[in-house]
Amino acid sequence: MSALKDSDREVYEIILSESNRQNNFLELIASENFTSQSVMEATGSVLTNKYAEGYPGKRYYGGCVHVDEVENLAIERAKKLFNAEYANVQPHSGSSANMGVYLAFLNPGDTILGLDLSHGGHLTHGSKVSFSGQIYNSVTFHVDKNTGLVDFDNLKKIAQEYKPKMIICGASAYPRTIEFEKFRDIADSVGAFLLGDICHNSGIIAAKKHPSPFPFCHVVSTSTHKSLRGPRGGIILLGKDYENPFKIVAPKSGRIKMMSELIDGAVMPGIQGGPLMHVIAGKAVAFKEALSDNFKNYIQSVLDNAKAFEKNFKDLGYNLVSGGTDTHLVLLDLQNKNISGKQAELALDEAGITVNKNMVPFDPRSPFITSGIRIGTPALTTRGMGFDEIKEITKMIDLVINNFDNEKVISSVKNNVQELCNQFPLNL
Ligand code: DSN
Repeated sequence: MSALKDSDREVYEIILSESNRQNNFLELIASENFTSQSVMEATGSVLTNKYAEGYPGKRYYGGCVHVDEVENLAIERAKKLFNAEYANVQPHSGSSANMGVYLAFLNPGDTILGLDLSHGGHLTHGSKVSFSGQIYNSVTFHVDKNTGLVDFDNLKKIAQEYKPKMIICGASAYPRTIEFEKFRDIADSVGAFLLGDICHNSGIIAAKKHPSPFPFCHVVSTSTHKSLRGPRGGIILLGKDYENPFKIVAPKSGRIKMMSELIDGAVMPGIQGGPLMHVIAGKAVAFKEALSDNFKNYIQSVLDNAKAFEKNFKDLGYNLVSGGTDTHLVLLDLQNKNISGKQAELALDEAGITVNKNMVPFDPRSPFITSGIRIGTPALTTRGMGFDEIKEITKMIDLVINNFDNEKVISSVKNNVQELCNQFPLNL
């Protein structure tokens, strides 16, 4: 960063500080990861200089020969990775991908049915503070109070009552396998369209260690920077492309449009202008990495590490939502620990351990306080940490939670965090 160092010391220093933070803190936010140097290079490349509104071969600008090549590469690799017939790699984020899907298939006021935010869902699955709950008539289903698993009886009941046009499966804080087939049965029973938002699990799905959303989901969206370990961004996938079931026709020919045409038009020009070609190049690089055996091994370690957290926390008397995990995350319910999620997040941050406070199902506290914390393994695993380190980190988290107002304990944990980080340098 020598040019930046000379030209803009302020921004340079901020980036340096963030780099130090990433090196010296234990990153346990389930939705974060460390991309490879190759992904960083592609994402920081000259492709950021290029406007390329449109799609490969059909752009509104000249000079697109090379960005066409890279977008086609990203599309082909995404299709191969997820066994999909169609991929749109332009959404700027997972939220934009969902917005593109809604714009493609829904009209304002249509009913959508998604998992309640406080039960692990996502803002864009119908929360009233998001466009998804403001433009569309959103209703929610929830998890079972005893098991913490999706309550399919509740889902069916709500689906039958409200007859949604779209059901959304997938979550931000759900530690268990997404049962796509069961969602599809219910969607079929009420004539709803099924969107699989696989943002959190996409790396696990790509490594074939979680069931595929295809053929059950009509359409799939995901971000690219979580367990998939790519640059920040989103994509939309179709297992099979076919005529849209809503009979939306092309104005001139009267032909029923293909699903892919609706998605393409919704993403650009519907919600976005020029695609971020540098990020699309980063996605292409990440997809190639995710197709490798190394990535499969990495994801197996992500899952093994999450299982290790499950066992260690249970041994220490913690309650885990749903009793454990099948994925890359555990959700600790701290109600028996005399500490809120917010207090735990703050104390852990002081100790150099980054987590996020999280609502637990049927949480008596507000989203700003919460009764839980979410802990994920993708970033630690990228750093090379395994069972021994997970054991040590569990102990450190437990110590902080039990002594959250004891500065001496927190400072001694911080020293241990530093030692551990030094053993696993990120070299950022
Ligand atoms: N904000 C993301 C997460 O942390 O899960 C979801 O998009």
